[in-house]
Amino acid sequence: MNTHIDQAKRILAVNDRGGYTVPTDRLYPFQWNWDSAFVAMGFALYDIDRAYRELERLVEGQWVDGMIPHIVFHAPSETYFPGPNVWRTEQTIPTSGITQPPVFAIALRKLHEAAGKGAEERILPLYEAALKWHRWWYSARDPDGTGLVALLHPWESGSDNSPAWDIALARVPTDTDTPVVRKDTGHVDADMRPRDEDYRRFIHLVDTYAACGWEPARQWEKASFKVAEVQTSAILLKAGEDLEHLALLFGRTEDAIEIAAFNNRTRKAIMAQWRPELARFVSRDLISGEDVEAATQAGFIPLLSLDLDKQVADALVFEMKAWSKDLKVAFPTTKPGIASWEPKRYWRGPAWAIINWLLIDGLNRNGHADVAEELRRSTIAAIETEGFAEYFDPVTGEGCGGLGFSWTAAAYLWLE
Ligand code: 9WN
Repeated sequence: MNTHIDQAKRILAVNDRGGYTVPTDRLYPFQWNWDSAFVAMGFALYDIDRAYRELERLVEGQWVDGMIPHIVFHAPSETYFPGPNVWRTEQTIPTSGITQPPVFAIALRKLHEAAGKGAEERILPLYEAALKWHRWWYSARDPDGTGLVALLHPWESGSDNSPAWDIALARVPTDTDTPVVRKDTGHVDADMRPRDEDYRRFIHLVDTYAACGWEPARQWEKASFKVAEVQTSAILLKAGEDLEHLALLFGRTEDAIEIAAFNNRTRKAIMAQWRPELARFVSRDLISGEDVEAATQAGFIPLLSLDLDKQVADALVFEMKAWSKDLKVAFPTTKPGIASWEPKRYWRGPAWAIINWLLIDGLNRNGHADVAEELRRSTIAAIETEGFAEYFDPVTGEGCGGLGFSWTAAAYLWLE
């Protein structure tokens, strides 16, 4: 009997707030979008009903235009900033006004496979919600039809203070209409969190979009941060493949044709972001028109959704190995040793179990099962040694951030 499996399940039970799972107590007291998709996949291994419930509760927050927000504020809490009064989205169920990586449909396919035949009734409304969300991504976040979807806020990436945003975010003013009253640094060491200056810019963007009434076209016009992003686009493509698979399974031929067209466009667009000289894929800053060359994990995530030529996959893996050399826990979210590398500061270096999960799937897809297995073992070992921490210092292996963290528990269950 593996007691870590029991512990992982216990964490998911403790973080249950009534059919949805908070990422961790106090630090993140609401339902987060991509956290819930990972958590649902964890539940699918032993409690399919609860797995569906997780996604159903997330979809309660879906907007009429199709967006699934990054936070659904099901119940009030004073332990997090910014709360609903800062977002001012005026939704029936209070939500934030931005979104997060679309892992949802990846989870949906996994749930359907775990549920087996005859589960269509429950999955169909979730399938419809996913399709609406994918349409939203392409209309609201790729109005020019490039195939890459853009983020208007670093929080939408899920990698909030990644060095990938340093240049683009520096253009965002630090003044805010809303007072910035951080709560996170009361729960976790400030040295492990984004800086105050980052928060002022994050909130400046929230103020700007609230003033646009959260209307996508107006936001697109006013945005001082706009990045066509390769990690999100790669996740959207994998989710799109899974959605297309479900559409065909449910006899939704027209949907399948529509989704396949989205997928083809995105597949070509991501491939065009390959930079052999960097051995990575890059995002594009839509304000400057320049490549985002910062060395972060995002550049490897296309492994997840592309069937790459051997030469390209080998080059990516060679680079990944170089970054992981001498580390206790792979995979670092920033290239070790470069100026922006901070092994304990959130998305500026640490290893995250859910990023590893995506990379493991991508490595397996692209014929590197041995490297995938190494990463899987390293992730499991980190968790078994340090517990279900939010993330890990790749140099020392130390578990950092919030403890008893839901998606780390889900990743453990999935990868174990
Ligand atoms: C802002 C919940 C979320 C994750 C993100 C992670 C962090 C929030 C914050 O926590 O972001 O969305 O306040 O720091 O960066 O990936 O979904 O776990």
